Formats: sequence, C-alpha cells, structure tokens
Amino acid sequence: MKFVDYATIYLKAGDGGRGAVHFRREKYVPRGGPDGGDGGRGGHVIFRATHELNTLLDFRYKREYRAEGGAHGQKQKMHGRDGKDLNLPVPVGTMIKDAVSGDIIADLDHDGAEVVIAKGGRGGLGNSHFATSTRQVPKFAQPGEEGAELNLILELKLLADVGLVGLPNAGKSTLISVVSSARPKIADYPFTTLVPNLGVVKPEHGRSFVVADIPGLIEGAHRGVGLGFQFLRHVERTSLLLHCVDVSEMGDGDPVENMRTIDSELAKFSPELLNKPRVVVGTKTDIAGNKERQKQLEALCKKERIAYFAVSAATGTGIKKLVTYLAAALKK
Ligand SMILES: Nc1nc2c(ncn2[C@@H]2O[C@H](COP(=O)(O)OP(=O)(O)OP(=O)(O)O)[C@@H](O)[C@H]2O)c(=O)[nH]1
Ligand SMILES: [Mg+2]
Repeated sequence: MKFVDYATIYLKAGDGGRGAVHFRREKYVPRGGPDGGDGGRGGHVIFRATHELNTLLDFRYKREYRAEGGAHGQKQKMHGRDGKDLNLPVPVGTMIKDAVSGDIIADLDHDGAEVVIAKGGRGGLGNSHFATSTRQVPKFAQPGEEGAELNLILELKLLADVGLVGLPNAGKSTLISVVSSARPKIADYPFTTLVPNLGVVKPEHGRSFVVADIPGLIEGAHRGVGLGFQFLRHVERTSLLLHCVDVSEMGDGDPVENMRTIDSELAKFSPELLNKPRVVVGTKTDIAGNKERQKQLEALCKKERIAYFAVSAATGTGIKKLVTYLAAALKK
C-alpha cells in the first residue's frame, strides 16, 4: 500500500560534447590551421505541469532520469549536435524540492507551468578557438561541461476546491461518485480509499469545481496513525472542507463525538485547516438513525456556525441542495 503523491528521484542533465582537436588538410594548402569544432550542449531536464496527470505514480516506478549528452565537435569547425532535452510531464500542483536541503525549487501550480530544473552542460570549444600568433598549432580543445545533477523530492498537493474529510466508511467516496464523474472504489469496510480521487462537479449554475476524496482519517492521524497523515496535505490547499459524518445507525459511535475527533485531528495537523470554510454533511439518511443524535450534530454545527446538510447518496435526497450551496460558497 503505497502512497503516490510523493517521490524521490535522481536527475542528470546531459554533459556538453567535447570540442574537437583537428587541423585542416587540403590539397595545395601546405599547413592548414586548426579547425576543430565545438561540442554541442547537453540536454536540459525540464518539468512541465499538465492537467492530464493527477498522480506521481510514474516517478515511483522509474527513479532515474538522464538527458542526452551533446555530441562532440567535428573537423571543419562543425558544431556537435545539442543533446535532446528531457521533458517530464508532472501533475499540476507538483512541488519540487531539493532532497538534501529540503528547499523548494519550483512550484508548478498551473497548467503549462514549466521549469528547467537541470541545465545541460555547455559544449567545449574546439581547437579552432585557441590559435594565436604564437601558438599556431593548438593541440588541445575544451572538454564539455558536465550536466547538472540533482536529487529531488516531488510532492503533489492536489489542487481541489473542496476537500472531503471524515472517518473511514463515512460515505465520502459514495458522495463524490454521485456529484461528479469520479468512480472511486466503494465498500463497506474502512480504508477502502487508498489514494485520493478527484472529481469535477458541474453545478446547474456557476462554474465547475473540483472535489478531492481522501482516505478516511482516524484518531492520531496527525501523528501518522492510519492512512490519514500523508493525505492531509492535500486538503491544505482546498478552499473549503466538506466533512462527512455518518448519521445512520450503521455508523460507529456518536456523530457529535465523531465530528470532534476529526476536527481535533485537523487542528493538530494544521490549525489553519479549521479556519477554512467548512460544511458538515450528515450521510446515509436513507438508513434509519437516531434522530436525537442527528439533532445534536445539527445543533452543534449551528452553534459553531458551520453549514449543515443531511443527504443520502443512495436516494439523492439533499444532494442538489448541497451542490448548489458549494457552488455559491466557492464563488465568494
Ligand atoms: N444506504 C446508504 N449507504 C451508503 C450511503 N453512502 C455510503 N454508503 C455505504 O457506506 C459504505 C462506505 O462508503 P464509502 O463511500 O466507501 O465510504 P468512505 O468514507 O469513502 O470510506 P473510506 O474510503 O474507507 O474512508 C459503503 O458500503 C456504501 O455503500 C448512503 O447514502 N446510503
Ligand atoms: Mg472512500
């Protein structure tokens, strides 16, 4: 069970080609001068953000990347060919850090964002550059410069508008599957969702927005218990948190306590998370539940000025109202 939004990789840009040592040899030209050409530049390694990807999975399978070297210089002052640049597509929202210092090198936060992360080495100068009046037969040329070499950490924070949080089994994936075209795995056991799912919601009015469904959180998530921790950073960048609480009799424990457990994990992970606009959604209302407990949850939300909606993803009750509310809240 591996998380796919984090990868450590090694990159090497192409080395520059060597400059050539060569002397002109032509009929009837008794002593031709030096004509060694320059080496080509090594290929750069370039990252480019694209909406077509949404995980860093590829970088977990292949962890070494090398761009092509420049070709060596040739006789007759012929320049060696430049090495091909290596273009690596990454999902929008990928942050690139130096693996040693941890410094952020680039943050590719929009479609098409590009960064030349490792520069190819310059090609060496051929011996034709080194002839002077006193040194007419230079028997040397420059070597090519080495391509840059880097160890990097790639980190992806999904760029979603709405982050779905809640205990395992709360119905998060089911909700995203009825409001968007995402089709995540749904099952009646905890930790069904292992990696985040993104879904685009198209409300009747207003712009589309992106919802991220992350694996269930449990107590201690902020310390790394369960699967929660790696995923919490995904919701850091969302504009709104949607907290699913199972209010049916199928749900374990008390909805109010369950809500507090998640709130406390969010606060411990980053106090700012709780400053985000939040919506609490009581789920699975088609299954009988304890009305008293539902009322308590609703009352708590009212007290804390958090919007509350009761929905059933199974029957569709309350879903439209929720989507309309989200669309309006995101417009602000
Ligand atoms: N009857 C009914 N069952 C629901 C509803 N929503 C979810 N369920 C069921 O609840 C169980 C858990 O749903 P999931 O959507 O997988 O829950 P989750 O929050 O994504 O769970 P994790 O990924 O494990 O954190 C599944 O068996 C769903 O079929 C609902 O509105 N009504
Ligand atoms: Mg799920």
